[in-house]
Amino acid sequence: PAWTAVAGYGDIVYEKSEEGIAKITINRPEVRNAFRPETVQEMERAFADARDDENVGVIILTGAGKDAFCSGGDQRVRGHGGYVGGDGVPRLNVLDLQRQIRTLPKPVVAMVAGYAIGGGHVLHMICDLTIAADNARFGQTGPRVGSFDGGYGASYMARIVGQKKAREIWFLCRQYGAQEALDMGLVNCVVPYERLEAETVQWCREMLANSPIALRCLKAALNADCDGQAGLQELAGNATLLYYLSEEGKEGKNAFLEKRKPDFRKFPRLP
Ligand code: 2NE
Repeated sequence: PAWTAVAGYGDIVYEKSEEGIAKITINRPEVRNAFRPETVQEMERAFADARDDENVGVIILTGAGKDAFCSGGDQRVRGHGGYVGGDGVPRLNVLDLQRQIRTLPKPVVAMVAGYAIGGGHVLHMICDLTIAADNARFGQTGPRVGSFDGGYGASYMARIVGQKKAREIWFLCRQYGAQEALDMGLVNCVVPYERLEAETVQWCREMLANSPIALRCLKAALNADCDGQAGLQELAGNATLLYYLSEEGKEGKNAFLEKRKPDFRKFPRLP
């Protein structure tokens, strides 16, 4: 597709296509697309924009270049108590970004070439789908570099690959190739690097042709299976949205505004 860049970003490139795809590219190839606090803040801003833009139906998250999707937190700015941004405040704001991607009511697709490592590996796992190039490499490094992600990085990983494999990935800090990742169910498909974007866009187009409310309810339902009360809130929010769209839901509001009693008797009590 023809991508149009949105101005105002430095660590990332944020683009949109006419047909309704948004693309967020971490653009720090000199550090294998490691993120610093500002990178995460920009991603949060772009994801918020993509969520609010009614023309956007699906979002791609990727990294610049062939070498890496993302190598996790930028170890050069890791200070006392977190990753330190220009404001001098230590943060782990990528955890907020993980929740944002997870609860965003549109499909998010990770497009992975090269390394998806550490916190970068967790980011691709959080995405709804992952399309990998044949040069993709996956793994966690936390226990080797003095870090760990015991949130979605551990529990959601175990939902994907099973408990034994999740413990192997975290305890040994090995790297896994694209085919191994496919065999584990960590990615949805593997294609030659040259076809990575075309394949990813094809998957996006297939989703764009389907019912957006069906997709958002399915995402919320699949999340709810893992996410406890936060997952139920997300799923129930969709029920409220659908109720607001109904005549029955509108009757309550209209009656209040018209200072009359609501007439709910006209609505069917379905079995
Ligand atoms: C990603 C990997 C395997 C790539 O290896 P290779 O050999 O292709 O490249 P190289 O030479 O290691 O890296 C190229 C340049 O990028 C920098 C390197 O230091 C190097 O810089 P120069 O020597 O050219 O100056 N670079 C790469 N990754 C970086 C990073 N994360 N931070 C800062 N600079 C980085 C290999 O580079 C690698 O293993 N990288 C480190 C992966 C890692 O341990 N990430 C942090 C995990 S912890 C985390 O992300 C996290 C968490 O556990 C919990 C919450 C939030 C975050």
